[in-house]
Amino acid sequence: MENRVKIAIQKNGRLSTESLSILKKCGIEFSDSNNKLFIKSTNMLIDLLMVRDDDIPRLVSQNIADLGIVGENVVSEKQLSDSSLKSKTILKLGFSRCRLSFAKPKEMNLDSLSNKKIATSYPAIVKDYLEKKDISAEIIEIHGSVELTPFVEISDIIADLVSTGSTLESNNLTELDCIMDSQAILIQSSSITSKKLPLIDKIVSRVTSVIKAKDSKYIMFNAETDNADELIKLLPSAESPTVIPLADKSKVAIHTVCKEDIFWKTIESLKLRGASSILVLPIEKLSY
Ligand code: PRT
Ligand code: ZN
Repeated sequence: MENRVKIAIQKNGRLSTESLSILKKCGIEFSDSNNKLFIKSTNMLIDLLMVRDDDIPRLVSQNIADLGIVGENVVSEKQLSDSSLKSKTILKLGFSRCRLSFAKPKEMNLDSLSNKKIATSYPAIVKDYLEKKDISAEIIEIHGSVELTPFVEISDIIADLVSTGSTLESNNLTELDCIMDSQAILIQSSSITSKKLPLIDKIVSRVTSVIKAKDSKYIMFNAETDNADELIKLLPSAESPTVIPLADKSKVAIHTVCKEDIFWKTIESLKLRGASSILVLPIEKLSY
């Protein structure tokens, strides 16, 4: 039992679906996950701890979970408010991107943050930011409906997570400076037992492959042989392309993995310079 690797993920929220989906893409199979707090993998020595995201940094720091998937904002907040909480950030996972920003009511004239009342669910991050900038202001910790507080005279301004900006907009608020950018990350306990290490290394390597694959595309197209080098240069971070001769001796097929998404602009540039039969495919796993 003690050699099973424990991974803490958010039970219900913005991180849950994607966290579970990444683990499944790593080949980890689970029994029915509905409403369970503890889920055993059916094919590997792995258990999932389904918890609130706020608890994940502590569970990993105290080695109750070996790995965790959580937002950078939550890790920073917890670590800044309790310096005993430690974990290793293994990998940025590229989902649940957002930023923690100050925002003010649209009508408000604001020349500086000095001596303002700032409502936020991230008091430790905001305090750290203000101290580094040598600004003195009052922080009001509030969890939920932070956007409301300037309009009921609890605060002057707020510091809250922003993704599309539509919540600020619909609450008549204007975004100011960004305090931190955030996305989901994979964190690892600093005190893993040697018996668990091989499996943890395997999981980390598989998650890395899945994330790399998500950002990469496999592209194939045909081109005039003389033109091939010029076309390859148009591709974003192409990995050593394979150039295959075709029956028509004046042409070749080019196959390559691009480490970034291929946008329509790239496809149009390729076509403009003579590429034909362009095919862009998603990659499920990528291991070098
Ligand atoms: O119950 P539990 O404690 O587990 O969940 P939670 O309610 O604390 O967190 P949850 O599920 O809402 O968010 C989990 C994590 O998702 C956050 O810690 C961030 O890392 C990340 N994330 C990404 C976001 C957003 N985008 C986001 N837009 N978290 C919250 N928001 C909220 C924000 O607070 C604001 O109310 O969405 C609103 C703004 O969104 P836009 O698109 O209108 O700008
Ligand atoms: Zn939470």
